Amino acid sequence: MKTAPTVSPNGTWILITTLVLVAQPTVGGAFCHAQANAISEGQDSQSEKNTNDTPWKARRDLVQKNSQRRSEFNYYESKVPPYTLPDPLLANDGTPISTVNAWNQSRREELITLFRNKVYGNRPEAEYSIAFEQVAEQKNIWNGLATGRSMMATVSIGDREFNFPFVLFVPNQSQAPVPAVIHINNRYFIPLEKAVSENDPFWPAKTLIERGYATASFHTSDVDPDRKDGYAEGIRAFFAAGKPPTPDAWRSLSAWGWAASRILDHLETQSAIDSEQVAVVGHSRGGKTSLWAACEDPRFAVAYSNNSGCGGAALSRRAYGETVGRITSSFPHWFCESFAEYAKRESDIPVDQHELMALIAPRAVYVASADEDLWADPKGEYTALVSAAPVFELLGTKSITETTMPPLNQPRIAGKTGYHIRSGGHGLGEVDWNWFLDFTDRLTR
Ligand code: GTR
Repeated sequence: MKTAPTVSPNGTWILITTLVLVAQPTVGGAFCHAQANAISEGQDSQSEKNTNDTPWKARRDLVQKNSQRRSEFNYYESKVPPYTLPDPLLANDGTPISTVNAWNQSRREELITLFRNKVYGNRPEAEYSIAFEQVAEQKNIWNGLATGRSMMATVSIGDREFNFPFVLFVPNQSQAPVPAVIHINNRYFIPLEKAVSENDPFWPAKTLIERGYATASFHTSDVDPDRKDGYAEGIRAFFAAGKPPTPDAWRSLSAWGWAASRILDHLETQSAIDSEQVAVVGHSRGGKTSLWAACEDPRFAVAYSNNSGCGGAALSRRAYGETVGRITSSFPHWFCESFAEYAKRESDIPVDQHELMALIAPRAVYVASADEDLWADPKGEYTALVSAAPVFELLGTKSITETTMPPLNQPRIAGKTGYHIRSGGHGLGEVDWNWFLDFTDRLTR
């Protein structure tokens, strides 16, 4: 028996008592501890208001508002379908993975191959060269704290070239090489002069420098246009010499992540930067990208995914807020064709998003949600992170294992993983940055 809050036809809240069979979500047949709290606290749990000392729950008024506004999507915990998460520590042939060697030598490759074939697509194997040109430089920014550079990356295949710009800041006064943050800007390009004169909360370069980090940022659409019909102008068409993409070829999210790796190529040549301490950061579609970028490129020490939701940190199987069907029809250029086939049958996807974080282990992962951003499914984002814990543990690293969500505005950090849920809506701002940097400070100093 459970008591389930629901909405009456006239929009007021009523309580109904129903007998429900609570299917216990499992990982690979074993009861999943990450799901246990969802069951014990009642799957319908919502809060009137979130406080500083109780675990976060979706606010009732927001659940109601979102459900009314987008009635074809689910915002009720009670309507999350029962699901079994695929076990990252079970090989495709069913063999349990119990050693670091088995993970590194076979299972990791199996999993990343599944993500490439079913979700993000395969990057091209064509050979290319890359050059970095300094277009402009300002040496004594912010009272001598930093040097800023306007850069152009040029990718060449034979006599064909593709360019994309980025901006880089390096601290001037460091005794030792500093950690760095590569920011994937899914909104706009911030030129050097603008980044110097305005500390944009979306990419607060000055804050990053003051906190002892070098930082670079590029705009996604400069690499691969963020439009359904933008293929011909982007890096994917450049690699394919104008031919249309094959069904399992990379799509924009992977292309943007690839660009973050190219900037890392450049940072590796900079003696002022500790290239073994580089984080990749993104918000929303940029947060989906940052996770995948870190899966594909093990040189990234940290991935930070902010409000990334469906196709990012959130578990697809929960189908809460944005769904696979919706995201693949609204943004067909983000995922390879297979992903769209799982619309309304999320439980058939051979992977789920906790395994994305497992692929980053034992490196660091930080996930951030926002109280009002139910479209991105904060609980699904948190649960995915915790469900990767067995892989962190196998690889000898601590991570968050606490299944109950933290209270609002109280970052939780354990070993190589961190999480916060901030008040307010979908967005990346100074609060998120500062909590994230508190986390990376612990890893890098
Ligand atoms: C939304 C999309 C989300 C998220 C967001 C963003 O429209 O549904 O998946 O990526 O855009 O990038 O801001």
